[in-house]
Amino acid sequence: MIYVVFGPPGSGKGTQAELLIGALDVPHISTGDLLRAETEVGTPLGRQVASTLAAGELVPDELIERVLERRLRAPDARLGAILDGYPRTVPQARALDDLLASAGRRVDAVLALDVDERTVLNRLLRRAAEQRRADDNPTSIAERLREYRQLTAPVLDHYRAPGVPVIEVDGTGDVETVHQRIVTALKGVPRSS
Ligand code: B4P
Repeated sequence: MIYVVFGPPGSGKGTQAELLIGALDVPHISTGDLLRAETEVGTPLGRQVASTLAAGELVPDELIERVLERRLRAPDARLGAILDGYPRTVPQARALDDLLASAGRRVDAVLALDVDERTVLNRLLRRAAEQRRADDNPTSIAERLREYRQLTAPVLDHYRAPGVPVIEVDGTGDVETVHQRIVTALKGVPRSS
């Protein structure tokens, strides 16, 4: 099963995807984490994307598509994955469809976390105070929200149109409350394998 966890920055995608590993028994693949790992190690790719990440901009589609493809081909993703932060544009969604179709697979469900902008802003500013992520500052957060509205939100219609289940879950409230809402909502999703 391929699940996409979808939502604006700070909506809890990474937080909830991590909690779902046990329930769904497939790995959590976060493109943000993959990119940050490259920058921390200082690989050529990491050096190439460091300033883009810090500015809160999206890295180029072709580049992230290669990163995702390599990760999805790893043995632990053979039975599926929880994708977090990918796809973030309609071209990325098309590339994912093609990649999965070449292996007889598809996106089985999209889990869309619904959180208002004031709440995500507060969460990201709180994280900025606790951790030191280069993109958790007011300027980069504003850019991430702008890109979400303009480039990422249309991805939901890309999936709704052909009938992929898009499950909208209220992402406000504490982490465990949101997790329980998701677990309940996923019970209605047919399993393909
Ligand atoms: P991501 O790593 O995906 O960053 P994010 O959108 O902020 O989400 P994240 O998963 O970290 O945070 P979460 O909402 O769980 O992307 C970072 C950057 O990488 C992008 O800006 C872009 O540059 C690049 N990138 C990644 N994928 C890309 C792609 N496909 N194409 C192009 N570029 C790409 O949590 C946020 C905070 O809220 C945390 O502190 C958490 O503890 C807290 N929180 C979560 N749930 C909560 C709750 N219920 N209550 C209170 N706090 C909560």
